[in-house]
Parts: sequence; structure tokens; C-alpha cells
Amino acid sequence: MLAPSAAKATEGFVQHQQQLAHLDQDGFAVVENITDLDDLAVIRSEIDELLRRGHVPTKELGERGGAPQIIEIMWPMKLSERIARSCFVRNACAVSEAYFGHRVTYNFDHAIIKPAFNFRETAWHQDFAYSTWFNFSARERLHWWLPLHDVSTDQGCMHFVRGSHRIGLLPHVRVAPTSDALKTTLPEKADVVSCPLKAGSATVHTEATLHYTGPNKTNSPRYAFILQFERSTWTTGLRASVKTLAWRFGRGSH
Ligand SMILES: O=C(O)CCC(=O)C(=O)O
Repeated sequence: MLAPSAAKATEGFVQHQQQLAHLDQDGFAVVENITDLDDLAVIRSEIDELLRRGHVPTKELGERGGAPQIIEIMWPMKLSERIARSCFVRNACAVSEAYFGHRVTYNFDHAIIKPAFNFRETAWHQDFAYSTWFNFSARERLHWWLPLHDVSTDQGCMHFVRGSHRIGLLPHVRVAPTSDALKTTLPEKADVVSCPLKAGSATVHTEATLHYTGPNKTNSPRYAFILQFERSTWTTGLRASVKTLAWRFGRGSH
């Protein structure tokens, strides 16, 4: 269980709630100053430490064969107590609960790193194309995407298709035979919005929203920490327990 945010009653908390007002209409929102630079530094140093450890399971969202293109670390919160206790995690939980007006359950977290000059996009996709388990009840999820530094379009910031959370699940295929990622086709006349961010700010989207990040064309690696909360129902606790068990036995899933 996550501790409630100390920031709950502050002016910042009220602003974060207001920034989520666009979410229902657009399928995504930008939430400014959801955390601070010290907190980002902690999360980044923990992710770097996980990358240094040889046995942490990673996936490749680009293509295997040469240098890593897009590195994904599954469940960093289960591997790092300091990330799990971070200000960002507590604030995102509190703002998600305020948005739903209901308790939320932590569903999944991952980190995605694009090395400098990776020249590899994270293809257009909807997150629920990855969720193949326990799809027997309606779900309401918020997916938080937190870059661990300022992020520009050239470094691989988030892009969303406005209103795409209402179009339903599109057909997805694997990005390439050696990739762990899925992709779909960008619909014609899609209203694409690019979301460069200042360090400490995040985007939030639903699991149905079509999104993409561009290649990293800069000489600095791009780090993002991604966290999913789900409106609690009778199935969410069960699903979370099964996922934790699966993770322990090395079969991580979204
Ligand atoms: O960080 C990225 O490159 C992609 C993130 C993403 O697609 C996601 O969080 O679902």
C-alpha cells in the first residue's frame, strides 16, 4: 500500500487535479511539477544502478542484434525501495485517487531508456494491446510518463493522438521479429500532439490512448519512468497478486 502524499492539501495538488481536467476529452494531459529535481535524481540513480546490475530483466523495444536501441526495465519499483517511496509515486497515486474519486491499485511500472543518438522510435501503440491477462472486467487506468530530465521532441518526448481513447483497440503487430514491442498504424488525419516537458513534469494517458515517442537525436540518453494506477475494483487486488507471483517466477507482463 502506498502512503498518501504529504502534498495532498497543497495548492500544487489542486493544480495537478485541474490539469487532469483535459484527460476525459483528449485521452491525455500534461501535469506540471508533479515532483522536484531531487526526487528525479534519486529515481535516475536507482535506474542507473539497476542497469549496472547484470541480472535485472530487461526487454528491447527496438530490435536486437547490435547495440541496445530502446531498453526497458520491468517493475523497477519492486527492485528499488527508494523508487517505491519517491515523492513522484506518492503524488501520482494521490492525484489518480482524486481523479477517480476512489482508491487506486498500483498495476505496473517500467523504465524506458533511449541511448544517445539511438535513432529509434517507440512505435505508435495503445497500452491495452499489451494487457492480455484478466481482461474480463472493464478497467480504468492512468498511465503516468515521467521523464527524468527536461525532454524535447528531438530527445524522444511523448506524442499522443487527441481523442484516440475513444476509437477502440486497433490491430497491433510486433515491431520486428527480434523486438519485444508492438506497433499499430497511425490513423489518417490523426490529431497528433507532441508534449515536450520540463524536468519534474509528466504526462498522463489512458490505456486506450494512441501514443509514440520519437528517436533520440541528441547526445544525452533519454530516461523515462512510467507508472500505472488502476481504479480499485474486486479484480484489481487479485490481478496485482497474480502479477507479483508471475514476476517472482520471471514472467513479467503489463
Ligand atoms: O518512453 C517511451 O519511449 C515509450 C513509452 C510508452 O510507450 C509507454 O509508456 O507506454
